[in-house]
Amino acid sequence: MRKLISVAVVAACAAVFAPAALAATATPFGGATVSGGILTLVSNTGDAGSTNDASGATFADTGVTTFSSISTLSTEFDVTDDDCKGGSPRFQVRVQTPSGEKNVFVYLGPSPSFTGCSTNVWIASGNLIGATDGRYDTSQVQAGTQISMYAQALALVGSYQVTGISLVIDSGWAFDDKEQTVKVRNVRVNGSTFYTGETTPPTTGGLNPAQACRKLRTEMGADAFRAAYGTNRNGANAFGKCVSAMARMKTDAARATAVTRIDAAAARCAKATVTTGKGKGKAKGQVKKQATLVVCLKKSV
Ligand SMILES: [Ca+2]
Ligand SMILES: [Ca+2]
Repeated sequence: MRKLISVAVVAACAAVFAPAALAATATPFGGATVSGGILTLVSNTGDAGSTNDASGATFADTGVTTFSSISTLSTEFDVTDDDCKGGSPRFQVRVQTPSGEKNVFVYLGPSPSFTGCSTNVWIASGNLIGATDGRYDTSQVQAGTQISMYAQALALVGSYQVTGISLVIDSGWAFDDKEQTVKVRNVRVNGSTFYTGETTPPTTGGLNPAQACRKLRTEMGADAFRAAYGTNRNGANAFGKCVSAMARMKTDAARATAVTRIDAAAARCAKATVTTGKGKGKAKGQVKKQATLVVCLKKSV
């Protein structure tokens, strides 16, 4: 009961006297830029200036106190150029140790080398708190502990106050062109999420084969669709032939792109046929136009 009362008193006092919680912030540095809610980090060690040799963002007022108070640390990242390497990209958690401030590095990418990241694809790190694959480097605090699991890092620095959390890239030097670029979004530190990206409605989402064919049939018109895909007398098998063709494409995204391309090609066929179809008699001209249109449509798929 006594405990309950003191908790209630503390809570009441906090409500009255404590300043309102500061909104969490993310501050880019170095060569970092933000566009469309996405953070782009560049490390260019091949040009004249040193400002862009390293890039990152620092996250503040997330409510983190000690290292052990970090419950969530995650990000989505897209290595556009050239790879993960040399300990970059990484989270960097600065802690106050008895012998001064030190950094704990938390590497992104596949362990144990943290190189060989897929490029031009968004990779979710998952919550790195609890990681068991040796991506915690606490060697600034204690020599020889550069390949630690989260539990080992926690045992070593858990009670230390955190003085800064950042996400960093700085390995331009590791590549032939001396330049590394990594895009970042949905960075989570406990309850705060940074760089959430623009909410783009899935208008250009992928299509499975049947969806792609239905969309295409609607867009180019049933007659043109039958002419383009049909192989029997009245084009009755057009839908099946379309599905077969679409199924040969590897991804839903590729099919969505194909629908747009084929629809545009079909429109060009129709336009070209109107202007070039000629014949002596009106009926003969119509037949010739129709034949030209069909040939054109078949080529477009
Ligand atoms: Ca530079
Ligand atoms: Ca490069």
